[in-house]
Amino acid sequence: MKTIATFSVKYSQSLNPAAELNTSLEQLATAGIHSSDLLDFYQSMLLIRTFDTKAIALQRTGRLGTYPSCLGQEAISTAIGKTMHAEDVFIPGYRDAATLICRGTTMQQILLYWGGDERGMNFTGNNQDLPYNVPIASQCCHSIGIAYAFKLRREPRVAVVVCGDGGTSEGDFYESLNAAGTWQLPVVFVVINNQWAISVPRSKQSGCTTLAQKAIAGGFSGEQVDGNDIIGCHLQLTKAIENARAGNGPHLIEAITYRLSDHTTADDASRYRDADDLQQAWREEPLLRLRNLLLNHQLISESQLEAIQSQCNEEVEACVAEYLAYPPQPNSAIFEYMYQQMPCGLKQQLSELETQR
Ligand SMILES: Cc1ncc(C[n+]2csc(CCOP(=O)(O)OP(=O)(O)O)c2C)c(N)n1
Ligand SMILES: [Mg+2]
Repeated sequence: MKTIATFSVKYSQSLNPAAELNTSLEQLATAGIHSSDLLDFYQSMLLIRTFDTKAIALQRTGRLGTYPSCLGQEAISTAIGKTMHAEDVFIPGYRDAATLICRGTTMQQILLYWGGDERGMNFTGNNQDLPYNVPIASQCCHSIGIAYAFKLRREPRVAVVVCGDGGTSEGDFYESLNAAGTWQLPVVFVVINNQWAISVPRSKQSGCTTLAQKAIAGGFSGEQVDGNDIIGCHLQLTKAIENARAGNGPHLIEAITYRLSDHTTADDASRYRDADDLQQAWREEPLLRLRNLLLNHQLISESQLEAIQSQCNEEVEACVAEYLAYPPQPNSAIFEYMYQQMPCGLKQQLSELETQR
């Protein structure tokens, strides 16, 4: 018997939870990440955290529908937004507000969507990005169609799709990997492994040692990165996206992070999650380590940090005010967008609604 194939999965981390960098700032600049980028990363992560906190407050006070928090996942989500080019297409799940905001979707639109107003799906920032996707992993299939179109048209563009650890158990996920590998498509799969699929822990989700190794069965490479380390995420994403753009096919990045929040505002994670694990995860969260890196290297002062927080508060408050003042759609809107020609059953319901006014 002989070995006919061997595979490996690499893990990388540039900034550890103690805020230690595995290289120097000078070397990082040579790799394309300058001090100004680090400040920009921090500012964007703080903005999304401020937005996220506010969104939950809006839900708790009856002014937003169910909302899926991205608390703890800011590094990988922001890194995706900062690494993709404007002409690429982002295919989100439901927890990816940070990436969308980096790509120019407004916070008002995101609030409109989670407030139950479909006009929030019409992203204006980069209007080729797809709207939120709730049926888990089905967005992976969408990414295949998009990447296939790029390849057919010989456009140097990349599709980046996000899926959760739970989503990697879905048939849609495996089918998409197979198609991506078979056709060597310009697509990057980012598996945000936040350790939970609602109440199902990662240990009960799959027998695989890593979720990244699932790419190997699709015929391409997969790797793990510390998903709470925005520097490492940015470096690895850059390689994957630019390789795909150059025609070298797909890649998968499993970003190891932790969902610090409940699954959504309709969940109570304290019923199934160990408080000690959560406490440990808070010690490894992404903003803290970048903040400490900036402070340790005198790239920012405490007063500048406070000023950035005030700026984020103001920006979020202005968007919330706009969202709350947004004129609602007429009730008839619920009937109008499902079919090009309204079927008679819906026409009847619409006329009943109008006679009730
Ligand atoms: C096809 C499908 N099946 C079931 C659900 C119900 N559901 C919503 S979220 C979720 C867990 C997803 O976990 P994961 O993929 O890890 O993403 P996360 O919520 O952690 O971001 C499930 C099963 C769904 N939305 N879609
Ligand atoms: Mg998950």
